[in-house]
Amino acid sequence: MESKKLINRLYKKVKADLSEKRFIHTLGVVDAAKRLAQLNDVNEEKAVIAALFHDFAKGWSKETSHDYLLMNNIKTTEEFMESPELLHGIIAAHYACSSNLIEDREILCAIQYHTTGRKGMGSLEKVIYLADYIEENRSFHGVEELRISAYHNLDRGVLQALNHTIEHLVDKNRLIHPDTIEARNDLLRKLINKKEGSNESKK
Ligand code: DGI
Ligand code: FE
Ligand code: FE
Repeated sequence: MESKKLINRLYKKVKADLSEKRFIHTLGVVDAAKRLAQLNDVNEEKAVIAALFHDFAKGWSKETSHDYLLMNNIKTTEEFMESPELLHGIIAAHYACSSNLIEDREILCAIQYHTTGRKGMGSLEKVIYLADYIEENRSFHGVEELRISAYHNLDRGVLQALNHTIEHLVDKNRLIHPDTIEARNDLLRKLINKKEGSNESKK
């Protein structure tokens, strides 16, 4: 399907299916994703498509989510099953693919991994992960600093967001998914290596 038509169709679908609050958040993510995509040479239409659909299944109950996984024979790990807030990305990506709405693998991965991140995230995945975090309706302590960082440097912004999530989860004594930890360590390692590389080249 042509991108403009698909964007129109997804917009109507999420407007009809999401709660008003979730729809407003979604539009905030679309805006932030567009801006981050422009700044980082990422395909803007892909960013808009992923942003529009990323929280499609966010309002589903734990039971509905589990039924969906079962009915569609989707195998997830124990770690996903013990934290129900992690399922909505997997479900949205599966739904988008199986209903022939979205075929593009990069977009599907950006939707699937938008809550935890993962090791070796691609640019579109980073854009969606971060846009979800810093969109204009978010108001947690430190969001302003994170926005500045995010619009300045994508990798640093994602790392700060992952650190923030991990701190929050530790604070609340919640389980941390291995993808969240791996995403954070992978990005930190890359940033450290980059810094060492640039110091080497200065010598
Ligand atoms: O769906 P949104 O609210 O827009 O944002 P999101 O998809 O990033 O979900 C945020 C929630 O996910 C928030 O309550 C923290 C939680 N979360 C993120 N990473 C992990 C996690 N929860 C657990 N248990 N483990 C994680 O690694
Ligand atoms: Fe989400
Ligand atoms: Fe979201």
